Amino acid sequence: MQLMTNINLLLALTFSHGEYLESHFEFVGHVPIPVDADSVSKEVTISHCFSSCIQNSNCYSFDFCANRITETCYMYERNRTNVLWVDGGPCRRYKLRQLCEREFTKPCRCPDNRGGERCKYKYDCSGNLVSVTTSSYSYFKEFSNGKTKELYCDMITDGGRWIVFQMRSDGSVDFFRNWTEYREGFGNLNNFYIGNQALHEIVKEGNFELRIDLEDQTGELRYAKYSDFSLGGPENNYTLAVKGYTGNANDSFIQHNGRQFSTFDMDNDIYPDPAFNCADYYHGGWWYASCAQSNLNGLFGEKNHRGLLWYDWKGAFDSTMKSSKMMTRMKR
Ligand SMILES: [Ca+2]
Repeated sequence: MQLMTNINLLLALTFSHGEYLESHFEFVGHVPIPVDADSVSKEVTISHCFSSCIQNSNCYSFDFCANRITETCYMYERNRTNVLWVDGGPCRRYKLRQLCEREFTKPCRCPDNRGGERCKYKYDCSGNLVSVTTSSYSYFKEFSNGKTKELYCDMITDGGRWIVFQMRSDGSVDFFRNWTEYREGFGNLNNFYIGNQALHEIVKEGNFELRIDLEDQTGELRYAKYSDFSLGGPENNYTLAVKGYTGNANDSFIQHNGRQFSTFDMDNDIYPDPAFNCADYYHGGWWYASCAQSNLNGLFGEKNHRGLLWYDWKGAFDSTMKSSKMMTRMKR
């Protein structure tokens, strides 16, 4: 008991001096005296451990151990996150917080930019390495028709480099558009659809994933993410291919997998009655089946199936989304 009190006192003292360094580490729990450390420093304080690990570019975790005689720091050139106890035991195990762009080769270590080149850069929407501080931006990309289009690159959400291809934030833009308009794209900065042809050309350049961000009328945010996303070309009416759902909004998109795009003047849905036009009935352009589990190009503010429907989160009635954002990025 006396020993533990002494350790706590020691920790309290050294933490007050070492808070800056400590912020780079996360306490994971207690372990016995280790026998497999990569390096050992004896008769040290915990501040020394923090400092040594930060300065050693191969150090990812350490154990700070105390017995009746001395304090020792055991450092590891790998992540050690297994622990035996949350409380008690002779050693406190710490791991380095991983602050880098998560797509860099693991393990990564970037406290205070001491980790080298991989901590200074991240990828952007064009696949270029840019400064890790780069924020979201817009850029121009040329498509096969020779025209350039301004694209929005989200560098903030979920690791960034998402190309935003659909956004709804208010009712200022009419989304009840014909086939040609959905093919070519329309809208303004905050309410737009990029166009099926451009989207097709973007995602055929590699393997892409999809993320859909939703906000309900109370401001609650949820998302649906798909590990695989592609869009066919004009020859198959921009058929949707999507799979691999994760997220917290539930999956209201998979029902549309394999479906062609439809608009009020181009009926490619599979509703049993061929005369019935889902795009007309749902007031949007979408990959209607028979007809829809989601309808994010629907009528803004409409509180029924014609609105910005995401059925598996909010149901079909009184449920239209306050905003939506659909975006895609190349898998790395
Ligand atoms: Ca039909």
